Amino acid sequence: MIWNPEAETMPRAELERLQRERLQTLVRYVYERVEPYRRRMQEAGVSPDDVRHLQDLTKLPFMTKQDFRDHYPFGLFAVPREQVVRIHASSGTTGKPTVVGYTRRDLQVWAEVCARCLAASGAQPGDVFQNAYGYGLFTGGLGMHAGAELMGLLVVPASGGNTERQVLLLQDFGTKVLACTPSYALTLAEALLDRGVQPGQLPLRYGVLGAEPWTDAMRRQIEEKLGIAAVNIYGLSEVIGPGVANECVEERNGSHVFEDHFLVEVVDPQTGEPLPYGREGELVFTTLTKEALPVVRYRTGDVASLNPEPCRCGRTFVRMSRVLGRTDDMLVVRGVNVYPSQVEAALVGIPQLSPHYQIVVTREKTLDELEVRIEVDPSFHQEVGGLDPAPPAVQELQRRAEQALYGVLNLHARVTLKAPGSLPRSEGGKLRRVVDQRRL
Ligand code: DLL
Repeated sequence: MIWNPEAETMPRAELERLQRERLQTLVRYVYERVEPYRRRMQEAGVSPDDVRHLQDLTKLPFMTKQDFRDHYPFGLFAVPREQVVRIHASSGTTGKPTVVGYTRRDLQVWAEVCARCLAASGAQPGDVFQNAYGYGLFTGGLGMHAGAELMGLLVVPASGGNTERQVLLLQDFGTKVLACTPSYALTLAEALLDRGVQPGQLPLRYGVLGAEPWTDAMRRQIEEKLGIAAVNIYGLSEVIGPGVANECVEERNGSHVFEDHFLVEVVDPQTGEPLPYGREGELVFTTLTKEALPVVRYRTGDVASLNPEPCRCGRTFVRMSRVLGRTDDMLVVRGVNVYPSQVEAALVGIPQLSPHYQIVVTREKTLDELEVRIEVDPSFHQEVGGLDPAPPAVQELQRRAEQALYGVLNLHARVTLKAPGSLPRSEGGKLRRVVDQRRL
């Protein structure tokens, strides 16, 4: 179902008129209230009056994560501290967390866009919804919680982790819609299979999965093992949290960006130049309705492309592709750019391999070494009777995997095959797949 048909199926011309009006209001608002951003605009020689058309957006300076660091914790807020009724924070890989704030109206907008996500993912009012995103400073838990309540789902606020209990809740409460990270969905799928619960045996039907990168190969695995439709949800704290974009269950082919609240652009990560529809580049968002912490041209670091084709579901909002990589998690190994998603793409065609992998980069003496550790599929493992010592079939599999990686990366990576269950699993939150030991 479509939660807000009036907004979500608005004709493009009408949508663009609304966006233009909101953008003009926003730029003035930010200019008047957020000192660091006003200074940036003055330095760039633009004033709010220069924004007359949507295209004028590109005259405006960017914001980045560095702005959040420089004005930690509350320096980018556009309202007096007393009007902020909620704080969230995302832990970066280094240093202080990124802090975001919401007014009461911001929380209403957030619930609205999260309700849209749930509806787009297949949820219907009355469904049992198990929310296994972490509650707390992370935006996932409380964000989805409010959206689900607004929609009239029965919310099971499970939070992340405690797999044993999640499985019990899934079985006993008749959960129909599950929300968690895709890596945790795999953990739960395996836990159910271990207990002899076959896919489709439970009432579970839909997964609202996101907060970390995943691939279509992983989607197939999750759908098969859980017997569900797995739908991608995208968002980031700086923009609002979950609820920026969501796939529709009808097509599951790109996430509709809720463009009445968030303007989206794709830019060249090097030059910052806007790129046309279809081209891959860095996603940039401008919030059109946020009060406490509006952002203007916020550079996400997420690499994706946009697709304006009409969609079968009836939504008129543009669709963003999967996040193909991050401008900052790109590994440069011996001068070659390597994205974790490429590694996954290279290996999915090999049925004897599982979706559990880890990328390790080391530097012995001067040369970077790339190692990909990957678990073999449990049935293959059983068939060959273990990996140590490696029987010929295992050696052959390793060679095939190395060739496949060379084909995609143009770089030799050593493949280490691992027994099922030996690599780290998601314990409820985001899974870190890359270990870069060169930084140690
Ligand atoms: O992860 C918000 C969220 C919660 C989204 C629950 C979806 C579901 P942060 O912790 O600030 O916010 O992390 C944001 O996570 O810039 C992306 O790099 C990554 N990310 C989020 N969703 C996806 C996705 C939440 N569907 C950062 N695919 C973003 C790939 C994603 N990456």
